[in-house]
Amino acid sequence: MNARDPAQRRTASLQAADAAHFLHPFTDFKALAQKGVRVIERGDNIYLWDSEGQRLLDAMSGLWCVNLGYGQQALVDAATHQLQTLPFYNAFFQTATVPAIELAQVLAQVTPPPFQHVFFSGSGSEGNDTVVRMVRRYWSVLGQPQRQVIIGRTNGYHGSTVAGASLGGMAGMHAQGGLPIPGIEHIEQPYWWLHGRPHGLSPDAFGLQAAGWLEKRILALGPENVAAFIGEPVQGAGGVIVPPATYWPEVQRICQKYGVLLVSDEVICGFGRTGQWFGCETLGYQPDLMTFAKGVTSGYIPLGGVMVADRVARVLIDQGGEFNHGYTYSGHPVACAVALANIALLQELKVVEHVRNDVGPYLAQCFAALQDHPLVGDTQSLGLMAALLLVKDKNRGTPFGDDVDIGMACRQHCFSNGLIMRAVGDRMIIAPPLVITRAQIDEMMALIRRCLDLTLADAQRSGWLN
Ligand code: PXG
Repeated sequence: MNARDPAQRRTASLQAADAAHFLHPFTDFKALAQKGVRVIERGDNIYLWDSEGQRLLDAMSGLWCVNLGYGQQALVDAATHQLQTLPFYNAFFQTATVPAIELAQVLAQVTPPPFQHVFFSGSGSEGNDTVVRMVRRYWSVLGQPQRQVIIGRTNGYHGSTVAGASLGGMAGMHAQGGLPIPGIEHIEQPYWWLHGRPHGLSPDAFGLQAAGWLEKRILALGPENVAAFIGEPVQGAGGVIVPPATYWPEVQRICQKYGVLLVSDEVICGFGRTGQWFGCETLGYQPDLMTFAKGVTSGYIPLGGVMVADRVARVLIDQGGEFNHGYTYSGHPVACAVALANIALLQELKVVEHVRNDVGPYLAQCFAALQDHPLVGDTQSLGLMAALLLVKDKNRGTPFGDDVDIGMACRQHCFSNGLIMRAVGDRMIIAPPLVITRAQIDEMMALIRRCLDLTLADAQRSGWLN
């Protein structure tokens, strides 16, 4: 550190305070305290600036959420106006606020037709807690209280609360705290490169096989015991795993055959990420419940919830009596006001169409072109989410061993070169703001190529390719 540089002095003092007091999510506390946190200070459009003035191209939209990019004044104005008018009132005691009612109505319009009702939460994790409570309640109202089991997937992510982490299939999370809770089962993920390609299956054949694992599990458990299946349209935190086209329609067929509810976790895919308003529309299935969060407010303020299709809502409304569940911030008026402004802007700027017809196909083309790089074994993209797989030998498809953290090496170069890209194991992933332009995609791709070259140089120098 240069003690005479005020920006560096300030950063050092923020880092010291952070190390002394702040326990960060999904972080090795001690390692971060030793290294010093990076302080992000300001954002505009798809760019961030840290406390030392370095500009970063945010190819992760904050954390898959800042879909409209930073600095949208309409969202700031909506929050300010609502804070001045009524900063909070609850929705518990036969009351509601104007923005919450209006947002419920607008959500019914932008979601597929069966969705006419919403239950609000404060986050995606809480939304999935609501899913667990709601599907179990649904079946008990229908006189089938034994239908308790919810099936999720290995390497799925549904949040970090006890229920969310249980529904998800992250081994590292299950290992801490005795998860999953009873009544949650997992089947293998539809990851063709890992589970289909080595067996010589085409992606389409593998998609059917992977959906078939659901049917096998339902039969093993007894269909009369299975309440629901939950999945992300495209696994996000798991590494942007785009399932084969055959997968979701077959999952839907199986759920219908056994009367199992289908839950689409749209926390990442919702609000335009895949080029339709919701991921299930892009991937061709009609769920009974949809969890949402993140992009509903472009991350400007926390909000989540569950959309409930008529077939479920009617049972809960007409026969359910009181549902003993809710959060203080269910339908928070400021969050709902921001969501209304966010959705209005998505519509006005035709952002979903921009993803579907323009930048989504362009990103797909750019990512496919990365396959010529010596480190890139595979690429996948859908709408504005994409992944590349770093491999040791691309001709044989040999992965790097456990002793080499190639993703972390690449991520380090990204940060140093002004690009925020995430590493999930050996998969490097992006999900940039939906307002990104073609010229900005070119800028991002040039940075990605530079970082891949630097990572390749590391690998050659360190003998990781031998
Ligand atoms: N469902 C999905 C599909 C998610 O991606 C959640 C639920 C939970 O939402 P909340 O708002 O409770 O965090 C998420 C969150 C990562 C990463 O490492 C992804 C998420 C959160 C934190 C990190 O990619 N997704």
